[in-house]
Amino acid sequence: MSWETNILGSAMNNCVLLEELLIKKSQQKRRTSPSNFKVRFFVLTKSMLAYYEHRHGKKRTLKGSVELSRIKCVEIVKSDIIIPCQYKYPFQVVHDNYILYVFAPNRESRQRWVLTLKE
Ligand code: 4IP
Repeated sequence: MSWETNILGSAMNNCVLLEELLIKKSQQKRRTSPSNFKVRFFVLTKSMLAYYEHRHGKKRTLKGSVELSRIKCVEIVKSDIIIPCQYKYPFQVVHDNYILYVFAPNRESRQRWVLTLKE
């Protein structure tokens, strides 16, 4: 592959498809990990789903990311359990051996994320 194709390819991969403040549940990668919910600024590009800590007037700090090639499935979550955070429209991103639960503020937002991720 020529360097032009390479640069063009990575520029396209970095192009932002969606971005929004959403809430995520901790993935509990360790047995001792807390089960908590954090507001994060999610950014979806052609190659990556990333989430950042967002503080007004401050630079965003990357908290985590998942390569799209590692995602096994993305689905809306339907549950009767009371959702213990402000956003009430959950979806799940299954990757590696983890499940990332994300909560959108409304049905349209959730639909947008799930459909775009599936694409
Ligand atoms: C952390 O709790 C945050 O919820 C992390 O989320 C989460 O990482 C950690 O889970 C969890 O222990 P504290 O801030 O109270 O330490 P974030 O990275 O958005 O801050 P994930 O993996 O969910 O991003 P573990 O299991 O990854 O440690």
